[in-house]
Amino acid sequence: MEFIRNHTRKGAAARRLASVTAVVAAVALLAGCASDTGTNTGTDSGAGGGTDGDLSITFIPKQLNNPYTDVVLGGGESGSEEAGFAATEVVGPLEASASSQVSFINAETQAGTSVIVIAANDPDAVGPALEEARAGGAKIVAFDSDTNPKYRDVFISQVVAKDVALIQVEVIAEQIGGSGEIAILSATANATNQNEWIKFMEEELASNPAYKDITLVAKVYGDDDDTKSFQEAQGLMQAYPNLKGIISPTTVGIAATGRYLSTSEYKGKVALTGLGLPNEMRPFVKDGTVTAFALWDPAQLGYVAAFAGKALADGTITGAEGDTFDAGELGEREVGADGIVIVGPPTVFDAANIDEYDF
Ligand code: RAM
Repeated sequence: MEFIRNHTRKGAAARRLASVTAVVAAVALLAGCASDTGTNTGTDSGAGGGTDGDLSITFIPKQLNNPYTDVVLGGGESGSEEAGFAATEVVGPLEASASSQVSFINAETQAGTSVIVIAANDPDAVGPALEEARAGGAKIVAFDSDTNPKYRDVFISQVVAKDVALIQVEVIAEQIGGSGEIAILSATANATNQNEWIKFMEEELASNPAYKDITLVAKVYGDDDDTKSFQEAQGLMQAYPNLKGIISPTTVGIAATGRYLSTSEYKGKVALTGLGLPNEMRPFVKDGTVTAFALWDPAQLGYVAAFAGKALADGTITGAEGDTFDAGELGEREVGADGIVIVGPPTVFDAANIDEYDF
């Protein structure tokens, strides 16, 4: 499956390199952060040249201590510079609970930030705070995990939600030979993105005759916390001795589950797929714990979100269906139905291609 269209392949490679640098920077910043409730990694990104007046952009990811977030933000910071924002900040909680982002949004409203880019931990808990931010003139770009659509101007979605859900079902079905018990180990119970994917997975399992012999026996939540995810994986194996496969549609969950399985008696016997970062999953693919998993290029998500924020702040788009905006080296992007911008198709990683990716 082709992930990056040919004409953007060179740019995507550059993004990946930028991502790695950003991960290192973000980890260094986190290491120096004493707070257990959140942090602020403000930077002045004016160095890219061509800055535009005093436009500012702040990214509020689901949580900061998540390697996936670091890659997304690497792309976001490159995009902000290239789009011409005078200042870029990253603020956010260290855990992905429903209301953990509210105080950060309020602080941005107070500061008069031009564009808030948010991956919502809960579609509604952030609503009133975002409404206030908008009343103060801010444009709201949701990315990765949507808010209730009424609280944002656009949603930058990494992929078509249904496509990424179906890929994971296809992969697990193939790996368990089309029959048996499976479980889902998700992120938080409120996560808009995971819940949408899970809904499509359940519909597909229930309606596609190819999956009639597969039974989804459990859905558990690791809260995008490594330790909790590891324990949930362990708990699944104890509670369901006949389990044949686990789908974990979260980079934190799949890595923790891979780590658990890799040293357990279930390695190579219980299949694991879902959404993972190639750099985190590589050891589990190489040691035979995991055969295949999926994801997109997370840096592109942040990159496109920054350009969408710029177009909204400039007033060149409103987030209406059919609006188009320039997304730098990723070319022109179009706003689709419900204010959703799709970044690109997912790819499946396995032993044959995983070494081609560095994020
Ligand atoms: C985790 C987060 C994120 C999701 C990825 C796949 O890092 O839950 O929101 O998009 O996994």
